[in-house]
Amino acid sequence: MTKTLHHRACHLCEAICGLTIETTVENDAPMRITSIKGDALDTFSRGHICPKAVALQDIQDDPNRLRQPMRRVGQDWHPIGWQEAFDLVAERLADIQQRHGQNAVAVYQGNPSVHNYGLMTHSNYFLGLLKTRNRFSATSVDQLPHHLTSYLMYGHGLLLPIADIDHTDFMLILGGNPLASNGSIMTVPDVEKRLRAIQTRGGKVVVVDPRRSETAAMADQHLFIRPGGDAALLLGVLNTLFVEGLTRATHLPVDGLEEVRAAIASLDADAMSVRCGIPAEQIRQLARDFAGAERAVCYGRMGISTQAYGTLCHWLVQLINLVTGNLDRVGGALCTEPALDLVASTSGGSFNRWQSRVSRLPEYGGELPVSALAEEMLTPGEGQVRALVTVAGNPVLSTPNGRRLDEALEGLAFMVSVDLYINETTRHADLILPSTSALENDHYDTTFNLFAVRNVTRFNRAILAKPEGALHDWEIFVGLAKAFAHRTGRELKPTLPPAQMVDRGLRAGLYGEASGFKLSLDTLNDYPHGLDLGALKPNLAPRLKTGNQRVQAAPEVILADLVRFATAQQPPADTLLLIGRRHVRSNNSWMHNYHRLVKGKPRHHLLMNPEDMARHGLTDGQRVRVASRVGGIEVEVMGSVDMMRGVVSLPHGWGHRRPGVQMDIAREQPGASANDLTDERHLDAVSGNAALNGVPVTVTAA
Ligand SMILES: Nc1nc2c(c(=O)[nH]1)N[C@H]1C(S)=C(S)[C@@H](COP(=O)(O)OP(=O)(O)OC[C@H]3O[C@@H](n4cnc5c(=O)[nH]c(N)nc54)[C@H](O)[C@@H]3O)O[C@H]1N2
Ligand SMILES: Nc1nc2c(c(=O)[nH]1)N[C@H]1C(S)=C(S)[C@@H](COP(=O)(O)OP(=O)(O)OC[C@H]3O[C@@H](n4cnc5c(=O)[nH]c(N)nc54)[C@H](O)[C@@H]3O)O[C@H]1N2
Ligand code: SF4
Ligand SMILES: [Mo]
Repeated sequence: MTKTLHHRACHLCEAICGLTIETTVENDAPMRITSIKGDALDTFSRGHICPKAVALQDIQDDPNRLRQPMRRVGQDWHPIGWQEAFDLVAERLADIQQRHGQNAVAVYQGNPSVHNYGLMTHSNYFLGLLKTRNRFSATSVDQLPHHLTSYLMYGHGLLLPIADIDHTDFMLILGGNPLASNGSIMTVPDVEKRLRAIQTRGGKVVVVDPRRSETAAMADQHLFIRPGGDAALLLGVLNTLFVEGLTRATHLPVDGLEEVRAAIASLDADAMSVRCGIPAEQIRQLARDFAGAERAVCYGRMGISTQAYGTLCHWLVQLINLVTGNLDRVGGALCTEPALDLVASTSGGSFNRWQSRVSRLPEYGGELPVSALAEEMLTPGEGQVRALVTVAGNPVLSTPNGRRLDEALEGLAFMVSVDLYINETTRHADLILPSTSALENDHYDTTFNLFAVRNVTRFNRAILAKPEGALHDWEIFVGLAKAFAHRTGRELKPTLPPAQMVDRGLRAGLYGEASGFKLSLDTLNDYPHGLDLGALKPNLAPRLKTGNQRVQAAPEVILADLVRFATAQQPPADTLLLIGRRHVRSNNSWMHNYHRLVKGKPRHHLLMNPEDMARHGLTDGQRVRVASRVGGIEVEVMGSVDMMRGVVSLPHGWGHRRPGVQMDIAREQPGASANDLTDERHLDAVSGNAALNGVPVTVTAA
């Protein structure tokens, strides 16, 4: 029996924790994983791990995980060869595009697309050939306002200032729950320890959330806020900073600050208090505390992105950091300098070059908001979507009004999914093309090193051999590209395997051949526990990509949204508003098929304040019907004093009991899909991002 220890990062979520994985080989049996632990020697994660990491083994061994291409005939699935599959995709998509135009084929790319390096490097090798304007992704049910704000203010959608959590004295968190999510657009393994360190050095953590979340519970101060009220709170804070002279000079070149000051002059703490339910004096005090801290940072995430004023919120977050002198400052918000820098190697972004056909939602970065996907399929006329390619995504469970999309997929002429499972979405596909699993793959994180709270880098070799006949994600896209180019007579530029691309990028990058580090793939092999390239430091001024290399504080489209904000009709005060929540044992929709993660206390309940429950005559554990404009679900309700009155919370990604889903453990789980309630018309009007939070609902006994 031979035991071997391997070191690699987990890339299931954004925290990229270092793991130590033990494998065992016995006699002639194939190599097995015998333990997965946190790697104490990892320079970044320092031994941190969460329960999902051990599921890497469960994913590996899951009998439901597909291991060869599958073709659906009626309700039955049959294995099919790779080349036959590629040719079939090429033939069907080429035919549909020839008859109905290029936009008749839509694309949806899900969350693992940015967690898996082969998808990062190669999905566009094929998808780009389709030349369709109907491209969608999980970005527009997630962080789109972050990108749009950075694009408009700093000239590049990926120039995202990261909270310098390790050096700040005051961290204001709105709509993020890093203790459950492990951090987001802030790659921060071991976030709890880092937050506690702020408190130990005499600093403060303040959380704004309609639920007393795990993070709120450990904070020095928690402010309950009515869902969607954050723009009001942030406006009240910014106004106070101006009015009370609490601003501090910045070294950054800035245009438009006077315009901002004028535009928000009437939006003072008193006026804003009415909109967010937080007393005016508390809003003012928050501004004073923030400005009074030597080093402070305002950080906002999902709860303020996926709501009706997502872009306004993220713009205000930037401005609060800027006018208090905390943007591009140690202990404030800083941009990373990664070894492979997507800011340097990609164009800054694009906005509103075209609009969706039916609802005229704006393009960003070549994509349209996914809230428009179903209507583009269901609305007849020129340009109607008739075929779909999904990549590592489950939009039936993850996008607003998922039921409508579920139905729309039934009507497609052709659908192909690059995915590991037959799930709620891929059950509609004609073909599923499954890739190797995470541990059979090399990995270099091009995405999350960009958002990390330190400059870090590492390269992970695959731990398990690639099974015979299996293909990596990137190889699937090369196969599809070749078949499609052949079919359509298009020219295809040669490509390199991802590892070689990464090697080239590293050599040419900031720490490459021209630097003292001389990074390449080879040198990274010497750092199995990762390589720390230093703390974040001020660098924004020379990296600005705006036309005049100055920060644009007052983008026109955002200022215009202030008018929508000021004149918006509020739902009546007694309306129940739905928000989401995450749990550390879950990951969006796809990790419910592993016994170790779903066992124990159920986590799919609707949470409701006990006073609201009493008012509605409901008791703990009772089945209730939750309904919104678009639909209804049944689920159990639980009382929780952590919920703000008038707000109910339901995690997304559940509701697996649907015909044809082949995930045996997930199917046994109770629970319903939160996105059968969320509304495809409820949007952040500037970006078109879905407003998944703050959805008006009714709750009645089932
Ligand atoms: N109501 C509500 N809705 C939400 C959210 C919310 O907070 N509330 N959150 C939103 C957010 S932030 C996100 S990111 C989205 C996520 O939305 P999606 O990306 O659409 O959904 P996931 O559940 O992440 O699905 C991932 C899919 O990728 C497959 N997969 C996993 N690994 C691989 C791989 O290596 N290769 C391939 N080819 N496939 C793989 C899985 O089988 C699964 O089908 O959901 C959004 N939806
Ligand atoms: N365990 C686990 N980890 C994950 C994921 C997962 O599904 N499970 N998903 C990963 C993904 S794809 C992402 S994008 C990240 C997300 O990372 P986070 O943004 O940290 O995740 P959430 O837990 O959704 O936190 C959102 C918080 O916003 C609050 N909220 C809702 N509406 C409002 C509002 O109107 N205003 C304010 N101020 N707060 C509001 C919610 O109560 C919740 O506490 O997590 C990632 N990590
Ligand atoms: S927090 Fe958990 S899921 Fe995320 S990278 Fe670390 S071990 Fe993996
Ligand atoms: Mo996400």
